[in-house]
Amino acid sequence: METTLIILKPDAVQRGLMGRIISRFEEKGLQIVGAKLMRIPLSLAQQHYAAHQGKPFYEKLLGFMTKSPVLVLAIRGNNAITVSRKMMGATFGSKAEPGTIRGDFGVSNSFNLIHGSDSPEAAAKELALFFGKGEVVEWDRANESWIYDFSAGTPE
Ligand code: IDP
Ligand code: MG
Repeated sequence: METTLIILKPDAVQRGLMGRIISRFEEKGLQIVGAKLMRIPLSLAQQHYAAHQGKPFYEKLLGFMTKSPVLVLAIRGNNAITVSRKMMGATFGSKAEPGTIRGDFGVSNSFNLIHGSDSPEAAAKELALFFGKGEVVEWDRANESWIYDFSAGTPE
């Protein structure tokens, strides 16, 4: 099972979309294993978006992400990184397909509601940035055996 770092960005929190976005992940069958409402300090935003340093949108992105609280989530499932990225849709709200979170809830190219790790390496790095020891909670879901087919021993 993979765990990925999802951030419901300031626009999602301010627009009252947290519940609807979390519901999509729950309904999909992904498991929420971490959740934290926080105001991201500038230094943390810089570390999180280090790969974008120097790009034309970098400073604006830092301003946006630190302006107002975000909801940080750790989300687990088979191929959780790819599955979540698909659910999020393309980066720009104007391009994201209907049916995706960005496609259904936003039209802006910079206020695009949600962040999701884009690789296992990024997920490991980002989870460590946002969650301390013990803040990712291991818990058994009562309906796990109806979410995945465990007949071969592993979740399928
Ligand atoms: P992603 O969030 O889909 O992985 P990235 O290319 O990693 O997209 O960019 C990180 C974030 O930076 C985007 O989610 C968006 O908020 C912002 N961003 C990316 N490209 C642009 C741009 O061209 N204009 C404005 N903001 C951008
Ligand atoms: Mg990215």
